[in-house]
Amino acid sequence: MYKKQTILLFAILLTLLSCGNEKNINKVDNETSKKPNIIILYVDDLGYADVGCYGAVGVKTPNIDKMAKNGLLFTDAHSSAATCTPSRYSLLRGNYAFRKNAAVLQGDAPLLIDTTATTLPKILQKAGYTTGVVGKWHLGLGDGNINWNEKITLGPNQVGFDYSFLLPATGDRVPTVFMENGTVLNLSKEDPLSVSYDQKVGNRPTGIENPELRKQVADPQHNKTIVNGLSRIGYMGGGKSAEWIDEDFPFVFTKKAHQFIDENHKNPFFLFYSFHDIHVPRSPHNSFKGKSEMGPRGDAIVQVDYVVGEIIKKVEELGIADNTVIIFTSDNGPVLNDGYLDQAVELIGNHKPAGEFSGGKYSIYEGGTRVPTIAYWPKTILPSKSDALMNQVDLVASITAMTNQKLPEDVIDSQDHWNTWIGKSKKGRDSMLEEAYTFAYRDHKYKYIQPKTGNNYDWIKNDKGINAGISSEPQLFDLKIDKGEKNNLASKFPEKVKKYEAILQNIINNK
Ligand code: NG6
Ligand code: CA
Repeated sequence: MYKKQTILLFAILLTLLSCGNEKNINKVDNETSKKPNIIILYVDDLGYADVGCYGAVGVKTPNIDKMAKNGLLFTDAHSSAATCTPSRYSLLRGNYAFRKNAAVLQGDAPLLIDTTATTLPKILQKAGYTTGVVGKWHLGLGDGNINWNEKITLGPNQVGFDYSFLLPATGDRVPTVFMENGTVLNLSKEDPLSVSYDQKVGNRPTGIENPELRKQVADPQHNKTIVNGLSRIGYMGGGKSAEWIDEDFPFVFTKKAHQFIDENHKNPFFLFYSFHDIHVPRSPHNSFKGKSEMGPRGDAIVQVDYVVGEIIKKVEELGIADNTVIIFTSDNGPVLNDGYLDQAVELIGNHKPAGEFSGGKYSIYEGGTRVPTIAYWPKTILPSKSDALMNQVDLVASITAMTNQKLPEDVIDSQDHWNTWIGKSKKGRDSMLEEAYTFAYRDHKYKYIQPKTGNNYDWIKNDKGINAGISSEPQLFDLKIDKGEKNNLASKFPEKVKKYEAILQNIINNK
């Protein structure tokens, strides 16, 4: 009798427990379906004040401004480095780029991210998202010995992206072809594609031999293979039928992005839309030519704004806008002359690409990494501004937390600031490392720049007119009163210099 009662009680308990479990499972399911779609709109070389809501003069950006007006505008948000490959590595990997010695890559460089490493898209795949990258890659492909005529099986699809449609490296580097899921598109077997960065391959004209065939005058580095009237870095043979048309980028990429969203909008998706604009060569489509007062560089910004509008329109049309977070930002600060003479310098007028900050692309000063950053999520992110110290390297940990996952141990530098990204908290980082051709350490007041000797960085200043911020002396600035980093306080506060140098060393040595 006693035994029977116990069994009965046990059975009731079991039923109750399993009911509870079912409820929990249902709860998780509901939450999964509510996970927001994530779109990162990653512009190339767009400076802090290159868009209207950050003070642009000479170009209008109504769609980006609308995002800012109805979303969250960050005033102190940073790319992790002042050039492309390192910034992209950090954003996707959650670690500072120096840990991987990441530097600007050639178009035939091997894949920089280990296929076993944690990445942002992998984290999202684990949370049930479908992931896609459309646009500029510039993180390497293959193993260092690419056969462009076969499927390349080391690339975005091996580090977490379910779908990829790429411009393999940059617009100014060969090969000038599109790739989809590892395969070069529109290639003919009769005309195989070859690429070399050492010697001439194929019979295309080069800028050195046939300067008259160029639409834009280019420096010696960019004076190699001419494709579509623009001379590029590197040599490319064959692959005639696969050549891209630079002017079509906004339409080609946006069409692919739309397709990806159309196909995946019923379940959570992550889209990394990585612009070619406003990188050189700037060759905007006829629809945007002359639409700014600043020549091709300004027109490329108008083109970016058009694409932003098209992406937002798409999520609105599908009725998923309220369930989609869109983060708009840039991979590094601005540059005018970056290898091609396209009137960017002559037509700049009163427009200040980096706003009140010094430096730009390549520079350790704030202009190198402080970039326009807007988070947009109708009804969840309320219109506001945030002065929080933010860094793109933190998206990995932030999104890991948002999707209720544990941060893998190979992610060292990324911090969870999800609530700040979506405006629910005002607190960002306490401090961070900045990376260009030297290191800097930032907190809320001071910025310390590590001295550097030995190399000549005058090329940045001479060619690009940018102050790279490199000095053989330590530099210390009080950003609260000196945003332009003009007044070096290092000799006034030697103990602070010592303290910050020690902290920097600890970060670098990962202690
Ligand atoms: C530099 C190129 C520059 C640009 C940059 C990469 C020269 C002289 N300069 O090496 O034109 O391509 O690399 O830009 O070759 S980034 O935005 O992709 O980092
Ligand atoms: Ca860039």
